[in-house]
Amino acid sequence: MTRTAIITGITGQDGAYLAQLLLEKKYTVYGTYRRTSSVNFWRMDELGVSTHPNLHLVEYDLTDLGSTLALVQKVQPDEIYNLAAQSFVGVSFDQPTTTAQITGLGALNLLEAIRLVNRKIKFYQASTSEMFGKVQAIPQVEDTPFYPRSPYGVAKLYAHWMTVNYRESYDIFGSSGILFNHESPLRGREFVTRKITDSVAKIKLGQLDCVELGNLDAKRDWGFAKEYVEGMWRMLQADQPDTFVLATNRTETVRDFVSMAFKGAGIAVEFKGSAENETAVDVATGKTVMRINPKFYRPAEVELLIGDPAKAKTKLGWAPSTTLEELCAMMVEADLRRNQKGFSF
Ligand code: NDP
Ligand code: GDR
Repeated sequence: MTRTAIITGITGQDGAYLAQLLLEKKYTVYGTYRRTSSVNFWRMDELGVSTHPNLHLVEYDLTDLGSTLALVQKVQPDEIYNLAAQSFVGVSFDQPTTTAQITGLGALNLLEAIRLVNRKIKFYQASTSEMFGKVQAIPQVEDTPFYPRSPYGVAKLYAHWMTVNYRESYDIFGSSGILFNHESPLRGREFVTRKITDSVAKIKLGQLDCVELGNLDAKRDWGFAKEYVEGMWRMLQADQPDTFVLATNRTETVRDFVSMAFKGAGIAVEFKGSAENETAVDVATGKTVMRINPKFYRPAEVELLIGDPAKAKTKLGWAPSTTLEELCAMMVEADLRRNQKGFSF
């Protein structure tokens, strides 16, 4: 029998990949997007799924409880994947209230709709390694204590615990995926990996002189988004609702990613100076191609993330396979192609 899923946040990176996966699995997919003055489906367009006959795009805002109830009542889905969020950590310091309303309370609206409309609906909550924040153990696993370091991390922690609470209180199949950073050519350009690969492509093509970044010492566990949405789906196919870490168990600095991206575009760079004066110089031309701009520093930083996905491997048969080098090369290649054509998303 055909299954029906709601994906909130279908216009985002993960939403597009998850829509592609579920459509391939013959689901009927209801994907929600926000009313904005210029709606943008570029990611689904790139994956070629925007006009799929089993995809229904519905206008919706996660913060509106009434329309959440109406959506769930009307669609009567088998599964809901809550991917919608104000997901940019940096912005969450400037807009903590909006972040709490969308990223925190938004999840509660969906849980309430499930509680009131149909408790058999399975629920996936997009939790995050940002909940570990100032990390209490290395590597981080499902029961590592949380210590969020941003309004985003705090809001996500609320949503995580509400998912656990509705699981325990109402027997709702609510699973929480604690996903570490996952990137792709569809990543938003405000996030550091895509900012770097897009800028490197522009520098290579002579469209930009230099990229400005913040903290180069931050370490992240970066995986490939397309593989992570498979993990989300597997969580809702398991016998029991649970909490799972998805990660690669490898961590690298932002500086390493800068180096890797320039190398991917055939540019060897050398780092000079330190702290706010650090730069990266093109070895062949002597030009400065990366410098620090302190405006990209955060009021509180998450210095080191590395996750162990052993539980997901054992219980879900999920494991990442794309290396960081492959991921970075894929992103640089996509951004070179786009910038050659004047692509601007
Ligand atoms: P994106 O920022 O690319 O996508 C977020 C989506 O949420 C967009 O579709 C956005 O719509 C939508 N959205 C924002 N506010 C609202 C709202 N009020 N009502 C309805 N929809 C809204 O994020 P990703 O795809 O990268 O991530 C997906 C989810 O996973 C997010 O919840 C994120 O916090 C979480 N996560 C992501 C990780 C990562 O590394 N990518 C790691 C761990 C967790 P619009 O296009 O209109 O802005
Ligand atoms: P993050 O991702 O905060 O981990 O959240 P982001 O790519 O924004 O930052 C990663 C690290 O890079 C440092 N950094 C910069 N970051 C940005 N965006 N821009 C810069 O110029 C820059 N320079 C250095 C940051 O300080 C940080 O340490 C992402 C989001 O997808 C969240 O929604 C998700 O939950 C987590 O990953 C897991």
